[in-house]
Amino acid sequence: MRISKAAVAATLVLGVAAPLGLAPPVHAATGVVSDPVGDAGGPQRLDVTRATVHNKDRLVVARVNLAEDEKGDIIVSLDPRGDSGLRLIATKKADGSVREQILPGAFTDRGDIDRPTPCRGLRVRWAEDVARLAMPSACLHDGDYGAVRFSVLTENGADSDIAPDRGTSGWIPRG
Ligand SMILES: [Ca+2]
Repeated sequence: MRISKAAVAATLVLGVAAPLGLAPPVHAATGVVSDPVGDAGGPQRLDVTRATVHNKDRLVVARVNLAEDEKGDIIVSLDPRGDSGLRLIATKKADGSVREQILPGAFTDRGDIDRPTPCRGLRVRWAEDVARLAMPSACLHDGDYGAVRFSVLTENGADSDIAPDRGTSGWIPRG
């Protein structure tokens, strides 16, 4: 089923605004960070406008909205409460192809995290100005975690944009 961006936005608004009991709490475990347009250090930079993370039971899904589609890296740093995290990376090459990678250690972890690359289960879809990164929960401490928080960094040429500008999102409960 195709769902338009407008429909998704309307659903999100409805999910927040609907009175208790009328809408299922499907968006309860969601964190959203909005970021200004034009703060990525110049044209042709990957300019994040909004990032959303759904901390679902079996998947963590990050959605990153960009001001414009450009090549480069989107790095979503994922920090579970009380434990080390991961970086989920989507890379768009000059030919338009997209690669994915998971690295141990969130931005909030101190020092190097000496762990092997956790898993190969990350799926990335990067269509125009929206990138979606979906990670099986088993990739993070075998699924044994609760709330997560996140931040997003883009790189093309150099660090381009970071969202939020300081710190991380709030804690997003699992559910
Ligand atoms: Ca931005």
